Amino acid sequence: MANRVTVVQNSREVSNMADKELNLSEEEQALLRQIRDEREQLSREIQELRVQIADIDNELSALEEVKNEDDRQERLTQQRWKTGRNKFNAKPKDGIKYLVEEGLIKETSDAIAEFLYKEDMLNMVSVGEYLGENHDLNIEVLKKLVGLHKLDRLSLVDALREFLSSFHLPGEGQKIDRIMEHFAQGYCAANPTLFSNSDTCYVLAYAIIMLNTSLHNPSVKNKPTLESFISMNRGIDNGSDLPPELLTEFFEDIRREQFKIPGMGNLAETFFNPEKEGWLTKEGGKYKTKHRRWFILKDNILYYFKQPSDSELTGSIPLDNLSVREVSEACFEIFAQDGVIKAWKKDSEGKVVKGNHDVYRLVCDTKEEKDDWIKSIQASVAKASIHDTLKEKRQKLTNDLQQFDYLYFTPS
Ligand code: 4IP
Repeated sequence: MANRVTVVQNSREVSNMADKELNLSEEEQALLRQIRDEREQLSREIQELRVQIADIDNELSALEEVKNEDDRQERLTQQRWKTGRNKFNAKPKDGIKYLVEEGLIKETSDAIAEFLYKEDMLNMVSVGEYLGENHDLNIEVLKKLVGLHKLDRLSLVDALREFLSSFHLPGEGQKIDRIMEHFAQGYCAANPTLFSNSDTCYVLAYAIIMLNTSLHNPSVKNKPTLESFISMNRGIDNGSDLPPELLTEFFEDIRREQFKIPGMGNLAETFFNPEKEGWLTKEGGKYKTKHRRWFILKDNILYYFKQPSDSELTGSIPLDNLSVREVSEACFEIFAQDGVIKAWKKDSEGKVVKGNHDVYRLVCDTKEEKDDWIKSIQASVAKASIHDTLKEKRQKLTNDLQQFDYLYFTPS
């Protein structure tokens, strides 16, 4: 600093001498000195401004780096969400585990329910699969999800329309049942004065779904009337009747506008509350290959699928005139006293053909399962033979065939 002052002083002395040599008057010399001082002052200020500009430039580029880093982090986060969604769509449990591990959602029923509710790029089948699982967390999520649908603003029909269109119902009757039970509880909690308890709502919800099918499925020939719908629901509210105006409103609403329920094909409706369902290993008829199939026993018919969630049947065995017998610890057979089994199945090209079996040999996972299947089949056959008249049986077989035709020969 001392040097700089000396240099400045020296340069001033040199300038003063030069001014004298130029024969400037005292007054002119003073003016010139003033101009020079001002110029120096200005150049100092310019210098300072340059330093400030450089500082600002540095700050700006530091900010730019932070922004780029933020963008990078945001892109990484988006990538993780995408991976989480893909994992969820492939296997829901793995997707949730990944999202929790990555810190994207908390492992709480609230957070998972919100994820399922808000995320619109999830596969509806996977959501249904997750909601149908019989684990504490999944059930809690199901309850919270019902709550997120704000059912207090909706009639039961509208609530069903909204809730059942937000995911694909799983194929198993027990899972559908669990979902419907929690839907009914959630609806009653949101509308506490409508029904005397949530069982009423649950039964009515099923009745509405059935009505929807009966009114809009072309294979149902005898369409229900308002009177039959009201009479069908008599005593439904803990022994009392629901207001006919309410049932009329529901009936008219469904009649005006069908609602499509993803996952609920004709088959799923048939399989509400099956008498029994589960995996069995079935031996082929002509060729004795063994395949694990998902069997459902309902109304004296044994149906089988490749997977519980399949919406297409692989085959069906009407149990009229058939009997069941134990073969070994975990194996049983269905056979005909007269040796003729009438059954339908899909061949390798997907065409519906008659079955070739003299006997259906079925293997269970455990002895207990085998005992239970034998008991359930015997009960189903007995119930049918007591209650069905011959005419009704014939009618039922005809209906089954029509249903079969409808399933396989009506474009969906
Ligand atoms: C088939 O063997 C399967 O076991 C079929 O079962 C069976 O039909 C066939 O019986 C049998 O040949 P491949 O898989 O080796 O072709 P599924 O239909 O469950 O796949 P059933 O009548 O048991 O359903 P036949 O009788 O068609 O030979």
